[in-house]
Amino acid sequence: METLKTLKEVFKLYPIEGEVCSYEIIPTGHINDTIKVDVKNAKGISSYVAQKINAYVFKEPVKVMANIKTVSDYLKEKGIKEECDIRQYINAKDGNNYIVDDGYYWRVCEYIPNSVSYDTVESIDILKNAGYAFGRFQAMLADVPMDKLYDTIPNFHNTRVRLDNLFESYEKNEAGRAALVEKEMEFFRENRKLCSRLVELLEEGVLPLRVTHNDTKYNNILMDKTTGKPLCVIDLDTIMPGLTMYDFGDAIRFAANTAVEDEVDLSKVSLNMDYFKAFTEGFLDAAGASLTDAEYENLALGAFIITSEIGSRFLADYLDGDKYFKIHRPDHNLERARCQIKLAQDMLGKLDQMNQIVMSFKK
Ligand code: GN1
Ligand code: MG
Repeated sequence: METLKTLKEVFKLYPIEGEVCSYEIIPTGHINDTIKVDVKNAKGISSYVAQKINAYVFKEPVKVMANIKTVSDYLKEKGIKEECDIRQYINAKDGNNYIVDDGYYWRVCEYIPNSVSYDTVESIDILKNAGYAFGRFQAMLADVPMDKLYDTIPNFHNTRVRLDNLFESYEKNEAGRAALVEKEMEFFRENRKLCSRLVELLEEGVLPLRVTHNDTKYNNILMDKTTGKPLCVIDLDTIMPGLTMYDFGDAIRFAANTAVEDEVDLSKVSLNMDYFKAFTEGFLDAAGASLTDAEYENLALGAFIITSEIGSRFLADYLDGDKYFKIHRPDHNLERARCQIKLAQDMLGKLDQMNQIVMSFKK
């Protein structure tokens, strides 16, 4: 756990006047450590968000921060400004958008007052707004030169490779848990081919690469507490060339689930079609005009595929001994995986309906 002393050291490396006086851990997010930090100076107290980058997950944090800088600089140069901003990091005294303390990489940004992030849907309108914000995010970044972006986690959304990794973890059985996941593995055996569909279509040149967010969880948008309007898209660690279907689908996976991502009562887990419709409407309103027919045809399938992919990653981490995702209880990764499998199965049964909704909003 971070101490006040560490935070003081981190903040000393920034051109921020005053002393760190208190902090509060923000527990959302499975990867990085996020902390709200208050700094006191003669003018009063200002709040910031400091994040310690997970060194196990991000082997090359400098490249992660370089991608974020590339995107921010691009938007600034082109004068592109949206109502919903993207996370802006403060430059440290040495000019970098991160600092290194004791071998760990940290970054700091201003805390946005009156902002909130939701793990579950509070209102259909807010969800539609979120769809719009993620759609705009993609539209805004459409012309960022892709060759300037590093692949910070290779094969991040290569579902075929992700499933191969799962089967390897199963064979290796590092944590001795393979016998406990027979039923779950059966799902991945049955759907292995279908899960590779987007990757195949990309390889065949049917689907275009775009600059995407790659982690479009509902709680990665800060909303205005009062108006429900999106203020800022956060968690830019995985901005990379990717597929629209993954951004669309990942948001559906998280927000249009009738339960939370790690629900243990699987009878509560399904795809809420009203939520699906609201998010789709918002997303396509913002990004729909630039999508190709092939992308439209694969959005719904993308939701199934990414749900399966994230399920496979939770399960692989369970088999490996919980090294990647933060867990809050012993079988957390298994519970998360089961929930994703249940949701993916429900999506399979609703694919036609989902496709009809997508097409009803086609631009
Ligand atoms: C992680 O950092 P966070 O919690 O927003 C993960 C995503 C997964 C997600 C599942 C870098 O996202 O890929 O979809 O958990 N991020 C990384 O909830 O692996
Ligand atoms: Mg993240």
